[in-house]
Amino acid sequence: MSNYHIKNFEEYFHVYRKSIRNPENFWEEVAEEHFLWRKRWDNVLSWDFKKPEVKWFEGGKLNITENCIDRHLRIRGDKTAILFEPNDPKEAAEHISYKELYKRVNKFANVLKSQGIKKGDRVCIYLPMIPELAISVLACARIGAIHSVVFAGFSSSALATRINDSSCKMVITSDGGFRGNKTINLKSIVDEALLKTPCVETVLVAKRIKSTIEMKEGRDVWLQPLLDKADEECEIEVMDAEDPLFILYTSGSTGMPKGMMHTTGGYMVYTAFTFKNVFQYRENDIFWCTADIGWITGHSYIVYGPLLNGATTVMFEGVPSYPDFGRFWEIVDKHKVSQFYTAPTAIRALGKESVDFVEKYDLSSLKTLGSVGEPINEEAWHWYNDNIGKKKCPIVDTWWQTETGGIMISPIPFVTPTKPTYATLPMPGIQPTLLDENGKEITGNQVDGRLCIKFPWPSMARTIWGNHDRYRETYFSAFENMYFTGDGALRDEVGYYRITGRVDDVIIVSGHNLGTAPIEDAVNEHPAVAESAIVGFPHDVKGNALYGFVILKETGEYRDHTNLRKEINQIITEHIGPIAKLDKIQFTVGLPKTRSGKIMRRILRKIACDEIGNLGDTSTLLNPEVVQEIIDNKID
Ligand code: 6R9
Repeated sequence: MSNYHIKNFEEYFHVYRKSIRNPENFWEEVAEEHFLWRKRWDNVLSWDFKKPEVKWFEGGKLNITENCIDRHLRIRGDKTAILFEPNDPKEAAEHISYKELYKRVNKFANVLKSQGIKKGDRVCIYLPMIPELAISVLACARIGAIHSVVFAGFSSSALATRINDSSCKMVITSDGGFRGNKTINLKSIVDEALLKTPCVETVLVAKRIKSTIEMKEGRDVWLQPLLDKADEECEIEVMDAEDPLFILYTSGSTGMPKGMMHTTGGYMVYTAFTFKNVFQYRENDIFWCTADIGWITGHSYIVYGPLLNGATTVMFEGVPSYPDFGRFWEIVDKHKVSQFYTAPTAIRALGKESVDFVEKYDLSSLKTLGSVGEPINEEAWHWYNDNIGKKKCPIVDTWWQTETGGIMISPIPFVTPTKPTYATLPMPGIQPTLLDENGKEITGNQVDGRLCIKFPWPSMARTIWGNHDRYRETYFSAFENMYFTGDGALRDEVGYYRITGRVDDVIIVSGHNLGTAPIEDAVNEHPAVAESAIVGFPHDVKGNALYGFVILKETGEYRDHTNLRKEINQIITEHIGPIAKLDKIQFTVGLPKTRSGKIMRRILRKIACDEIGNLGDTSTLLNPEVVQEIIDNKID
């Protein structure tokens, strides 16, 4: 029996037990059977969560793009690999076959080489959701360059921080991008970022919106003419299994974003395995994940996971509301999508609109629905199940993180009975556990605690780029010998997991992880602001929205609070991006603080969430009197 494709519940338990009894054997079998290795590994796994150090398939040699592309050419050369659906529904969709993808990736890889990029160099990719984004990711991987994709909704200063943190030599961008009825001038954002990034030597510019842009002599180069001249063959760079594949930034609870570094062999094995099982992908299915490739979901389940399985993966440039709220369903109908994978925030937004937008389309091609990014609430789950899946498509509520590389806890469709709001059971090889505040494992069922993972899995991030101490601190120091996820969870009477949300200072707004610290830093830049604290509160579309408590300096110039609120949000937009704007801003004379001077966000969170009956003990505060003041002036 192959371990690779689980087909029923009994088999799941069998495979799961086997994977836990001997994880090395389990992953070795998967790695052996399904991939092309230029040289077999010497050692399946070595690990030490104290250092922390984890190595999978050490000594193994491979190139992930050979597995994503070359190996499919003989049997699936003419099959569509990437199905590009443009922002404008009137523009024709583009079907890129495996053969064509091979040529385009090779050409791009040769362009990178001609511009001096070699193995180990970092390349920042700041592109809209156009084919060049997936192709440039693969081109980097083909020559062993480390890609760092930055979501094209980030501001110039967020981009600059990320470029500098991993000292990227090159930026790949475009003149701009289309999003609904807007165009975004990406190149000018890059130009501004590059005023602060001495490490960047070259900017490769793709053409999408055909706007006039500035090209800086000696630095900026148009992509297309170089591609036209480039050779269609590019030998792969043979990589070690533990060579870095990419860096992807995620927000932390303090200051700088964390550049999570993923390596080649383990990431390949795990994303391929989870793609196949969590979506029960079969040949000729059309898979669509609506995420942006700027997030881990797009890396693992638009690009790598699907292509490793020879799948057809849809890449959508636009937004769910353009030209109207039926766009997603129109695309499902048009391309006969089999698996549809999106975020709760999108489901909630579309669930608010008339079901006429859904009913106009034939959704009968759908087999499986997926959810990712944040807890899915019961109402959204049912709307999705009733209106999109017509009660016939299992919903896979997939829990995982940028750090985990692939899906960790999820039902397997047609295998695991689903339960609304529950991510249910771990993937093979994944050993979740719940701990209490003292670090004691909570055994048995019907319990809740902090979610940790006890044993390494192939696609875990190996470090935070340039800051291994922070990696240890953040993930391996809270509890001994455990990877701490930062999430809370409960385990029900049958052992199903439900993720309850972050237990740290990360707030998930519309599926985007936002650290409170960088937003507070931005707010504090305003000359009138003395101090600020940001918390999340429930929002019926975004999941959470942001509430800012702001102490002003004693200054007479800023009496007009409406303008002040606008200016503060403007600064946030410049520093982080519009997704981090505050929905509510309350000006206050003080913030509740502990005696050691830490802001008690717990209290502010309860006030913002209207849970003032249950503030807990405030007597240990340095300034308990401000609490009532804040409650009295709360913004509704
Ligand atoms: C893949 C991704 C990670 C955080 C994670 C958790 C939340 C993700 C979830 C979920 C409940 C789910 N999260 N999936 N919470 N149910 N199915 O989203 O990665 O952007 O790094 O976010 O998202 O809080 O810790 P990332």
